[in-house]
Amino acid sequence: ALATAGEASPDEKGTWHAGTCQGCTSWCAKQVYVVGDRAVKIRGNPHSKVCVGASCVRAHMALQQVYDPDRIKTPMKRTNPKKGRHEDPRFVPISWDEALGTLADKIMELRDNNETHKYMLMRGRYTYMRDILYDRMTKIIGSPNNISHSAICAEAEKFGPYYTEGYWSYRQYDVKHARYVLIWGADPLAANRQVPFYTSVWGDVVGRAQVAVVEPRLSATAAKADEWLPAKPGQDSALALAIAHVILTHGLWSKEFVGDFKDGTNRFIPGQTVDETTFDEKYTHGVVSWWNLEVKERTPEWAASKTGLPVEQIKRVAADFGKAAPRAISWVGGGPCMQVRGGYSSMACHALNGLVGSCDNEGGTLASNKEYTTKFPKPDAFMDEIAKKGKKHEKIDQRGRLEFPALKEGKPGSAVLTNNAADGILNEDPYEIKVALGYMNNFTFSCTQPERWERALAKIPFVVHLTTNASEFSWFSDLLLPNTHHLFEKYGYVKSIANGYRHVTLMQPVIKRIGDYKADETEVPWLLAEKLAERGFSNLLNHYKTYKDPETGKEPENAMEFSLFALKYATQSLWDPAKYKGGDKFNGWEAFLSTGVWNSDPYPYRKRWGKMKTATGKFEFFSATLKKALEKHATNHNTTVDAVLEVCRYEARGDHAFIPHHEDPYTAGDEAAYPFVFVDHKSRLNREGRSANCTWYYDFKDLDPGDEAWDDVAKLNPVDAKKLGIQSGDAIRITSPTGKIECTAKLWEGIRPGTVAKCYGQGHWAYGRVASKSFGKTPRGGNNNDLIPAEYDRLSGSTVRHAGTRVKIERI
Ligand code: MGD
Ligand code: SF4
Repeated sequence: ALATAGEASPDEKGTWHAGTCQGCTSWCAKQVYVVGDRAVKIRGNPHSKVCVGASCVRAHMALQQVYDPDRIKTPMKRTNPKKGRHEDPRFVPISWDEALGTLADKIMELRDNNETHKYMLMRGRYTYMRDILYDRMTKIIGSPNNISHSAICAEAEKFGPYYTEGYWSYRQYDVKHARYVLIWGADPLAANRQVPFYTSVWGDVVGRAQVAVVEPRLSATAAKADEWLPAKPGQDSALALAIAHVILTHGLWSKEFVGDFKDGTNRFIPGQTVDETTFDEKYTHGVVSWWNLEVKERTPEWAASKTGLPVEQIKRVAADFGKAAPRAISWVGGGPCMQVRGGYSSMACHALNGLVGSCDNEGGTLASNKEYTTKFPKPDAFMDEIAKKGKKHEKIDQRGRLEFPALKEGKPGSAVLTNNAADGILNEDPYEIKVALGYMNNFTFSCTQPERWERALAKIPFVVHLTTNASEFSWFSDLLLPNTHHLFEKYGYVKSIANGYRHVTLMQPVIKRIGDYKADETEVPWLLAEKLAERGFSNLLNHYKTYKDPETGKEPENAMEFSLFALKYATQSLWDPAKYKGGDKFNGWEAFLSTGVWNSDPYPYRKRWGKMKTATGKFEFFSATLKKALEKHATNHNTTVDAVLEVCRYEARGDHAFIPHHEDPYTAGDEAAYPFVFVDHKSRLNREGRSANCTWYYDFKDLDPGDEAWDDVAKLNPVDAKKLGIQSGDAIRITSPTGKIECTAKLWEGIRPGTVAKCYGQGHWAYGRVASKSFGKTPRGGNNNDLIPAEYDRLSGSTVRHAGTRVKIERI
């Protein structure tokens, strides 16, 4: 319940309340210690089987976020009509009534003019209450333009699992039973999901299993691994294919999962074609075609020439990985996938799980457990003719065009192209955007080539930002709406997986709101719906009124009631014994709210074998699923798959389009002018883009291997630095074909020569007094995104961050 007590006395005892952290996509169950009306400490919720009561370091920074003195505390409106980086918006405080009244007027104007498609909603981080604002509100107003941030997060890493095993989501890794963990461009001890769980068991993991990490930078996980494979950026698929080559030629594949030659004789001989009829395949599809088309040539020697790794290391890792089958995990992170040709790397790295039979198996890579939340009521009956017509327009991110197949879950044009929406807006292609709402997002900083977003937002006549801090997105907004902090101040729920379980974990208000904050996904849409109803358009409010309290049947009458009823509605099957379907059992809402987390039943190993959601029902080394999707896209555009691939910058032609295969990276910048490949990475302390105004972020920045406290360093190998005459501590300028930044040089052996690594997160010129050197004027450090061109893995729609650009470095 919302604490209402006054100031706490020094010896006053507090109480623990359940909550959820969204510092990253781990979405961990937490408990918050509240004294009086203040949150003072955070710990892992011991009831979660996903987080096992553990916490990561950055969870604690949520306290600095919620009590950040730079949070905006009241709605504000812009008084300077000119928009630009050097135009002070001159915000002045206004009431919620005026703010939402103005927004409602703008929406009514669109409705009156039959141009509701010119309304746009941009979503950054979210809870599963999202559909209230993101989906239902956008549809009932009448726009197709709900644009999520998913494509700047990690979509390409889902591409491989989907087009092999029919699973479009993050995986969980059964590390407690694994004997080999091979990690590609992911850093589970720092950033790559369920950090509390993996850090808490990693001591055992490294004792029992071998751990190998493939990436050009010595990450936190690589520093603790048995093998570090500092491959050249963009060559992961070469290594993965060589590992497959060794597994097949050495007879190490899983006979139980993949099958075997009918007579038991291994015909996978380097360079030799195999007759498909000699192999009896079981739960997989196309292993022999894959060998014939690609793997037979992909020797460790060939991979050594591509990756720059020693042949012996490739052979050793491949053989040890194969010998650990089926308890061998190939863990695919964003590194190899968020690249122009990353969809195929994602497939190549993930295919190893099929080869060793670790897919859906003990000690392997697992999908999500079942959970039983309920979707919010359908909006259809509340969409009038204007809304239906408006929604039919093409989306502003241009997904589905010839050059943007965006093949989420097998459907052309179904994945978001977050970053391309800026170009859609700028070029008014397919049309102009007139009213835009962004929440918990900061695309003017977090998207590559963010300067395009500055111009795009400046072009939109009316932009609203629902935010805690006045960030770079706010700078171009007309209205700022102060938002609740997710962990302490609002109702919501999220789901996540690890340790063989799935949990559903709750957010609830547990402290007094210091400012006049409202919750983005529930209270704000309700209040706006009231304003729209006052102006004669009541469909949205009428829709929200159908979210009744499942206990009493009562309709919500105000914003707070709506938040609570919507949450109870969505989670009823978890807490209402009469609706019980599985997992933890509660005897009612209050019991669920105070525990804060529901755990699923344990993972049912091997249940998906033979029943995968692919075109063949099997794990596909020859992806019949991708073939179908690509052919559909080609047919939609009256062309061939080869032509699609050419436009989309892939090298594959013919059947190669449908198998995990190698392509050389597509990198901007010519090597002579830009000698280094830029390596972008995450911090152990990044709460996505939201740590920037926390002093602890800078105090403890040296937790990231190679980084320095209170500085923003680019890490150069001493061999390269010597050639440039650069020393640690020198101020440097890094220039790419699309931008330049200034930061500090750091000589560090944990980076592959020929590459330069820099952590994402600094370089803010707004956000708050700590984040920038001078708010609105001078950034602290440099934003990596200023260097990285806006490119895409067009098959998945993902933004490119890795192996995407070359840079040059100068001392200044
Ligand atoms: P953030 O940058 O986290 O979000 O990028 P975005 O989705 O754009 O910006 C958060 C915004 O929300 C800020 O404006 C802040 O003021 C506001 N805010 C903070 N807390 C709250 C809150 O509790 N409620 C509300 N309503 N607002 C809040 C994130 C994206 O960035 C992601 S998910 C990833 S994985 C990418 N990471 C990444 C990277 O590793 N490297 C590079 N170069 N770029 C990256 N961009 C991506
Ligand atoms: Fe979990 Fe991420 Fe929060 Fe850490 S920051 S507690 S890993 S959600």
